[in-house]
Amino acid sequence: EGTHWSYEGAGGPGKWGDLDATNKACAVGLQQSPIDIEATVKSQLPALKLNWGKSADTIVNNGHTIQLNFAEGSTLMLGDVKYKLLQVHFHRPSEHMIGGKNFPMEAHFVHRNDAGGLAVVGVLMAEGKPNAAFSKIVKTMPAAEGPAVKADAAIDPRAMLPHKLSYFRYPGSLTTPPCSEVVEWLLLTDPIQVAAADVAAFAQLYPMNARPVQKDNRRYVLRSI
Ligand code: SG4
Ligand code: ZN
Repeated sequence: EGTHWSYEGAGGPGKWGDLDATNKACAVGLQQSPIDIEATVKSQLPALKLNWGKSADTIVNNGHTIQLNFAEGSTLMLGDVKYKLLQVHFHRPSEHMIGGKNFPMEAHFVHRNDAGGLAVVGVLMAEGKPNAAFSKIVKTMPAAEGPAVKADAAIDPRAMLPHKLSYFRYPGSLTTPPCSEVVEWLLLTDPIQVAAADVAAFAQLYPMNARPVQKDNRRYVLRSI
């Protein structure tokens, strides 16, 4: 390994599969993420039961994004499978597309079950009214890559959810190396609104940290009724 992965240039998405032997899925995987969501199949999916606590533990600029880590205790029940909320991080622009269209940003709430499977709740972010939690994140995010620091206790992750928890579901991967195909993607159909100024502030640090959309390879995208 010489070159580290990035979103542009020599370590960019087209090269991820060659940068390290553990990254093969990035190049040859058939269930990669993100995707452009076009045709969907309306299905009786379980309701998303998000039992999140009201604050994050730490905040970090990890060189690829801004991420908030959570302490034990926040969970997602997907049917009868229990997942723990680990962290939320952000992409600009959105990684998923809806009918060929990007959103200004996308938040990923990463959850893991006891078997090591991941469920990522994706929230599309449109520009509009300010979101108090996201504004706090932008005000307190470390400008340079570095260690995690204590997060502002007023950052409530629940405030970054739309009212309606309808969602798209499809089997996919991590959107960064090693692109492991272990993710149940749960992309909420309704975006949240955030201030354009907050998107612009995030863009000062990360102007572009979205992987391009991948082939769906005939995967079905289910849409909750
Ligand atoms: C971001 O780079 C996160 O900071 C990573 O989290 C995350 O990797 C990666 O995105 C991929 O996650 O929801 N976009 S994604 O598919 O969660 C993992 C850490 O590096 C393994 C902890
Ligand atoms: Zn992500």
